[in-house]
Amino acid sequence: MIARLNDAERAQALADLPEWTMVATPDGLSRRFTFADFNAAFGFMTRVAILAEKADHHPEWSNVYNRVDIVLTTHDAGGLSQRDVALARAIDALLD
Ligand code: H2B
Repeated sequence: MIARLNDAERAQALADLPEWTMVATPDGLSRRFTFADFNAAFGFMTRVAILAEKADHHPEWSNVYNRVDIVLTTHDAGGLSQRDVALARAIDALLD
């Protein structure tokens, strides 16, 4: 069982993830990514998919052409957990 983050842990996580915003439904972290075209967006999604499989932690996401919208939430916790923070950091690191 994995715990939902408390308020202090959420504040700390967000300080570290300036591009991500907290969302309520589902309780999680959200970020929009915009790329040059579909090829770049889908390439990014492929890299995220590999990360997600390795971590056994999967995003809720959608793609429209060059845009990818990601929400990270932990179904096993019923909300935001450290797993989402870790995946958000790993996703950000793909773009460095
Ligand atoms: N992804 C997310 N986002 N939340 C989970 O609770 C989760 C997951 N659980 N991926 C994993 C898979 C679980 O269902 C498997 C059985 O480990």
